[in-house]
Amino acid sequence: MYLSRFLSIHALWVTVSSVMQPYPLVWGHYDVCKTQIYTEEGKVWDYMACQPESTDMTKYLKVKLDPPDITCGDPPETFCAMGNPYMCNNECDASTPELAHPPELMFDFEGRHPSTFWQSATWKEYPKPLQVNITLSWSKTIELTDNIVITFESGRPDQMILEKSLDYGRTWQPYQYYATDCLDAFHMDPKSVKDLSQHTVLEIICTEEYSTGYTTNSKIIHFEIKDRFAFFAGPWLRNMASLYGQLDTTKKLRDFFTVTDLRIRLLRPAVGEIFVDELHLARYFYAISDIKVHGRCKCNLHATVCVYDNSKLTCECEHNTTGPDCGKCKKNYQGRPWSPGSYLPIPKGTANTCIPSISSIGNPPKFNRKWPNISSLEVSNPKQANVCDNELLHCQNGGTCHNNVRCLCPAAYTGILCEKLRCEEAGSCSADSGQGAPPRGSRALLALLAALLGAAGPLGI
Ligand SMILES: [Ca+2]
Repeated sequence: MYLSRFLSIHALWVTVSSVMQPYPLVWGHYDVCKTQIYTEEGKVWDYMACQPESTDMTKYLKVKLDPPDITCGDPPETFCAMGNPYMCNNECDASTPELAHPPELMFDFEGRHPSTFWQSATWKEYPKPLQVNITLSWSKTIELTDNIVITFESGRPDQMILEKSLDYGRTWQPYQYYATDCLDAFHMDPKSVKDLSQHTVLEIICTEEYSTGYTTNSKIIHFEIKDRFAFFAGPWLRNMASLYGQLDTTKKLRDFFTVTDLRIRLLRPAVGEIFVDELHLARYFYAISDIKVHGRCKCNLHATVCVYDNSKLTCECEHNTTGPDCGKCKKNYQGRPWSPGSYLPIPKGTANTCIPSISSIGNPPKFNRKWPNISSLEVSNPKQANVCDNELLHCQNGGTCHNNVRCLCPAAYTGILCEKLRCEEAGSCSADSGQGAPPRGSRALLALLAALLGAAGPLGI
């Protein structure tokens, strides 16, 4: 009986382990923003960098088409099969639900047969180009975490550009060009993401991989996020710590995966032959059955929760930060400049918590309300505290106390109690420069002490 119980527990563990296997373990460290820990000084909050879960972002977007009347069916229209110009028994009629193909069918639940899809009007005005912009807007910065996947119901377009905006659609930059012939369409040499490297990962390429027309079986176009992650995290994305380290120190890399809007610019439909068959223009159109966008709210590593309320995504900011992306310190918490939480030192992130403003420290009730555990520090009157006294208030990391008013820090450290790596301030820490950092349990406490002691007078640090 014991054996069978052991076996079933073992089986459960194996199941749990194998389920967890594909996910890099380091992700678990960012699931919470703070936790209570016990130190010599008592129970304190330990603050950690944190981020919301990655999820299907198509649930939260608004879609806009340009031109607005480009969807088929108004007036009703007959279109032909791509491969056979004489098979013209398909009809699009916006006023009949079974025959309508509105934009929302790009984002509904897929997996049924036949697929549901959006469809454009046909290219009846040839040679005037048939061009459509599909704009996806979140009204919030989001970070992409998986490939963007667009599934066409028609042939994949001969020419297409995927674009992104970081400023809610005011300005746009290309993300990737797609063409049957890159040189002809965009004067670019064709490339694949696999041709890139760590050093060229931000290069904007034109690919012919997804534009081979309707003669191939695949109808899918990718924008390869995971292949780009893999340059840093390895082919199975096992070494996410390495990717996170790069994201921490390279703003351009962070920004590359960040968007507020995406725009799919369909420039020329699949023709499948060298020439457009002018006698059968009802064969040419765009149709998309599904668009996948996976990502997470960008909360600058200061929130684990992002709420969708009133058609709007908002980070639930921790660490005394505020704003839609937790991009600034709350009022009365501006004791040092705001910075994003950092993934470094690896494997645990540094929260970069906003600390109370010096002017607000002289007001104990307000302070106590925001920091419920402050009583454990037993600081009765911070205004009279020494900076250091070699008994209770030690300078950290080899720093020495000078006349009770300042710590003289070794070259690599800074901060009121030498609690902070100098490279952290400059944002130039490498993966192993965190070795000499204070234990993480004491970091929040040190930050707090530093803030309190900041009230003691000008320190010239
Ligand atoms: Ca669909």
